[in-house]
Order: sequence, then C-alpha cells, then structure tokens
Amino acid sequence: MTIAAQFQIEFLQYLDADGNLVRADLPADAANPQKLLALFKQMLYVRTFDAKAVALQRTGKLGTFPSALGHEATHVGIGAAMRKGDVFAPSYREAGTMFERGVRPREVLLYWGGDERGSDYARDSDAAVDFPFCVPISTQCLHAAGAALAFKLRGQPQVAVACCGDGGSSKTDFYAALNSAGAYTLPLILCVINNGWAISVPRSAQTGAQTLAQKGLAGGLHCLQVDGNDLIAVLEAMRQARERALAGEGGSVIEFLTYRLSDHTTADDARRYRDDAEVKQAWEREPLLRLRRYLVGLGLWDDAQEQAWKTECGARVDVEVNAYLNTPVQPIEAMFDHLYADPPPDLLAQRAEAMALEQRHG
Ligand SMILES: Cc1ncc(C[n+]2csc(CCOP(=O)(O)OP(=O)(O)O)c2C)c(N)n1
Ligand SMILES: [Mg+2]
Repeated sequence: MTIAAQFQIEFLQYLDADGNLVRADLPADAANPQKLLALFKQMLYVRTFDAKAVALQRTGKLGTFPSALGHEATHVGIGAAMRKGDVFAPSYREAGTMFERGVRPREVLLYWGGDERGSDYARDSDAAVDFPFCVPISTQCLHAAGAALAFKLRGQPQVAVACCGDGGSSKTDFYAALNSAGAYTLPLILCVINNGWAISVPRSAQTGAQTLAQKGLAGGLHCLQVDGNDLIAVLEAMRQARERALAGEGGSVIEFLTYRLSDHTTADDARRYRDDAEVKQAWEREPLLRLRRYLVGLGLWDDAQEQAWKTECGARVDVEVNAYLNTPVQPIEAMFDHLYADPPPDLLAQRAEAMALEQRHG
C-alpha cells in the first residue's frame, strides 16, 4: 500500500498556564505589550459584565443567560483580530467578541431580557453588519458561509467569522459550511470553541475525532488547534487565518481549547454532571491568570492597578445595567414584529389575541 494523503494538526501556544513564554518567535501583537495590556483589561471587563448578568438573572431582572466565564481570551481575541467590514456570526455565548465589534453591553442585556431591540446594533459600529446571537446550534456557520460567498463574488477584501461550540461541530450545518468554504475557496473562518462540554455531554462523548480542528481537513480547509486560554495564540491564529483568506487561499477551521467554568446557562446546574476536581483543575489554566502573570512580569500591571480597574469596570457595567433597566418596555405585540415581512394569518391572529389579553389584564 502507498499513502494517498497525509495530514497533521498543529497546536499553537505562546503562554503556558504559569504565564511563561513557550516560544521565542513572538508575533507582532505580543511584541506590543501595551496592546496585550489593553486586551487584558478588556478581558477583566468582560468577566465583570458576565458576573453582573448572572446576578441580574438570579434577581429576576434578566432572562436565561449563558455565562462565558473562562472564555475571555478566545472571545476577546477573536473580536480584536477582526476588522471593520468583516462579518461576525456568533452563537449565544460570545458577548465578549461582540463588545470588540462595538456592540454595547446594554444591547446584550436587552437581548437576554427578551427585547429584540438588543440586536439592532449601532449603524456606525463594526457590528452593524454582524448577525445577532444565534441559539439554534451551528446554523450561524451557514449564515457566515453565505456572507463569505458574497465577499468572494463581489471581490471584497473581507472575511466572515462564525463561532460554534464543541457540540456545534457535530451538526450538519457545521459540515455543510466547511464543505462550501472548501469547494468555493471562501474567506470563512470557523472558530470551534471547545469548552469541554455541550450542556451535560462531555467532549469525550461528543465525537470519535482526535481533534475538532481536523474536521476541516475533510473540506480542504486549513486547520489548527489553539490554546484558547492564551490570548497571544488566539490573536496569532486569527491573524494568520484572516491573511490566508484575504490572499485567496481559502477558509480555516480553528479549534480553541478552553473550558466552561460556569454552568451551561443560568437554567443549568453543572454540579449534577461534572466533577468539582475537573473544574478546580480548569481554574489553574484559566486565561486571565496567565496573562496577568505575564504582564506583572513585564512590570506593566500590579495589584493596585487591578483593584482600581475592577472598580472602574464595576462602575462602567452599572451604567450599562441602568440603561438596560431604564429602557421602556415594548408593547406586547413587539414580539411578533421581527419575524416576517408579511406575517401569516395565524400569527396575526395570535398578535391580536395578545393585544386583547393585555388590554383586559393590563
Ligand atoms: C438545533 C438545536 N438543537 C439543540 C439545541 C439545544 N442546545 C442548546 S446549547 C446545546 C449544547 C451546545 O454545546 P456546544 O456546541 O459545545 O456550545 P457551548 O454551549 O458549550 O458553548 C444544545 C444541544 C439548540 N439550541 N439548537
Ligand atoms: Mg461546548
């Protein structure tokens, strides 16, 4: 027998869990520590927002919320690597990426509070062209593939980026998206955020594949596995994938290894299906810890600065929360108004019924 084809999956990491550099060839982003510092501060802001959103849900002021605790390097890094004109198609968890695109925290709160105005991003932000949160698993991968096809047909130098989870990478939509990206050489970056769990299904039960990155090989895409808790690696992986796409060399599947330190959502209790020991270990690899150590080592950060910044983050988040809580509630019929240009008769009947009920009960 001869070998018909051979493949390998590379793993990218610059900063280990202790904040030590494991490679000498630092990319340009890391050679600019001020940029890393700014993104570290943003990661802390995202974590502050996340904790507040969970607290709002617990006190009855927000609907179900999917925490992104532990995903900060992946989420902020993906957003920071994107450019105006690119299109982002998130799942439900990537608020941290959306903030980088210019989505305001108050909009994210509106969305999870059940108000569609939260998806109407400001016209002057990079996010104006982005897709809203997507709860149906991995359908956003196809939306992003469609955007990437449009960029290609129009000859626009832009990329489409979709995020899905380890579980999402098992869906047909994910495979169809990567197949079209390979067949048409689309500028599409599929980010598989492997946080170890798909609600209560562990990564080990999710697939027989050794890595999730290798799924892109079947479609002829470039594939890479990245330490998703290492901001430097996330930025560099995205930079390379974007450059490759813009050079007409096609799309990528990037697997980001991270961990869901929180429950799946506020409607879940992960203690019922996973070991505390696993979570404890994951806390030792979390993304803020290592970047903090690295920046402290460079003399760019210390405890006093962190305390001051945390206070500032709390105040900034409070402004957003107040803006959300003070947004006048929409009339009941608003929930029917963003589904169809021409609503079908049964929906119009439901709309009328809802309005009549509201009039009767106030
Ligand atoms: C089409 C579809 N099927 C099932 C669900 C229910 N569901 C919500 S989240 C989830 C697990 C997703 O896990 P993963 O893709 O790993 O993303 P994570 O939540 O870990 O970010 C499932 C099955 C859904 N939202 N959409
Ligand atoms: Mg997952």
